[in-house]
Amino acid sequence: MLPIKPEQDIDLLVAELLKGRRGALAKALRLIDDEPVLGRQIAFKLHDGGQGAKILGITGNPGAGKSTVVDTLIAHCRSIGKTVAVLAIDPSSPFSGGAILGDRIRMNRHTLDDGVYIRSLATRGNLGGLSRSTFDSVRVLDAAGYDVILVETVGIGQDEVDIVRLADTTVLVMVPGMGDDIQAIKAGILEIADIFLINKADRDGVPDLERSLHTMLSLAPNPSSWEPQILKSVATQGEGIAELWASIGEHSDYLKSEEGADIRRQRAFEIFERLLDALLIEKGRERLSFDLDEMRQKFLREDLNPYAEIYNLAQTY
Ligand SMILES: Nc1nc2c(ncn2[C@@H]2O[C@H](COP(=O)(O)OP(=O)(O)OP(=O)(O)O)[C@@H](O)[C@H]2O)c(=O)[nH]1
Ligand SMILES: [Mg+2]
Repeated sequence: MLPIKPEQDIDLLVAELLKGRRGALAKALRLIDDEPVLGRQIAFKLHDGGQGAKILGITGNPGAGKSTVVDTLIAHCRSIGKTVAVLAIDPSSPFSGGAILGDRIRMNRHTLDDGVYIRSLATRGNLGGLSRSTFDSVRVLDAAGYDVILVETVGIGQDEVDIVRLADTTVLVMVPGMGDDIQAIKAGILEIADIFLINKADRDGVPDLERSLHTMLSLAPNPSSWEPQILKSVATQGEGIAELWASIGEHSDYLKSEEGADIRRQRAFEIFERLLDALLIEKGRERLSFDLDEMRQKFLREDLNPYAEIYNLAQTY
C-alpha cells in the first residue's frame, strides 16, 4: 500500500470512494484498521456521503448460526438485486479461530460476486477501538453505495453492544433447547433487539423458547411502539429467511414513519454520543503532554504505579 499522509491524498481517496471504486474502498477500510486517525478523517469527510444503506446488526451467542443467517441473507438480497457488504467482527478469542475460517468457507461462494463485499474485523484491545473502527467502516461502505450492510457480532462484550446500536435494525439470533438461553444473553442486547430469530428451528425446544420470549417481552417495559417480532428459521436450509427479510423491511418502514420518529431520533443521538466519546479520546490524546509510546517504554523499563502516574497527570489538567 502506498503511504498516505497529505490531506489531498485523503481527499482523492474520498472522491474515488464516492465514485464506487473498489480499490479505494479496500484502501480506506485498511486505513481505518491500521491508522485510526487517518481512518477517522475519511469517515468525517464522508459525513454526508451516505447513500442510505440499510444497516443490519446480526448478533447472538457463539455458534447460534449468525454467519449462516448472514450467508443466506446475502443470497436473498442478491436474488432481489441488492448489493451487500458484510463486516464480521472476530472477538479474537482462542475459540473463534475455527469459526472465522468456517465463515470464510461458508461465505466463499459469494466472493466472486461483484455485488458482495465481505470483511472480518479483529477486535482491538484499546478502549472503544472496535466500535470506532466499525462505525467508520460502515460509513465508508455506505458511501461506496452498498444497499445493505450486515454487521455480524457476538453479543458478549460492551463493544459489541455498542456496535449493535449503530444498526437500523438488530436481529438477535437464538437457539432453542438451551434452557436458560435468555439469561445467557448480555443485558442490553435483549432490550435493543428489534427481531428475535429462533434459528435451528429444526431442533427441539422451539415452543419453550417462544414462550419465554413472549413472557420476557410482556414484562419488559417497551419504550417504543414497535412490537419486537419473534421469527423462526432453519438457516442451513434457507428456511425463514424470506420472512426475516420481510420483517426487516417492516421495521425499516416503521423507522421512517412518523410513529418511529422517537426511536429514530433517540438512536441518532446515541450514535452522536459514541462519536463524541471517540472524538474526546482522540482530541485528549493529541493534547497529552507526553508521548504515549514513550510512556509505554517507561512502564516496561520500571515498576511504575499506574494510579500514581494518572494521579500526577490529573493534577496538570
Ligand atoms: N441444525 C441446524 N444447524 C444450523 C442451523 N444454522 C446454522 N447451523 C449450524 O450451526 C453451526 C454454527 O453456525 P454459524 O453460522 O457458524 O454460527 P455463528 O453464530 O456465526 O458462530 P460464531 O461466529 O462462531 O459465533 C454450523 O455448524 C452451522 O451449520 C440451523 O438452522 N439448523
Ligand atoms: Mg459467525
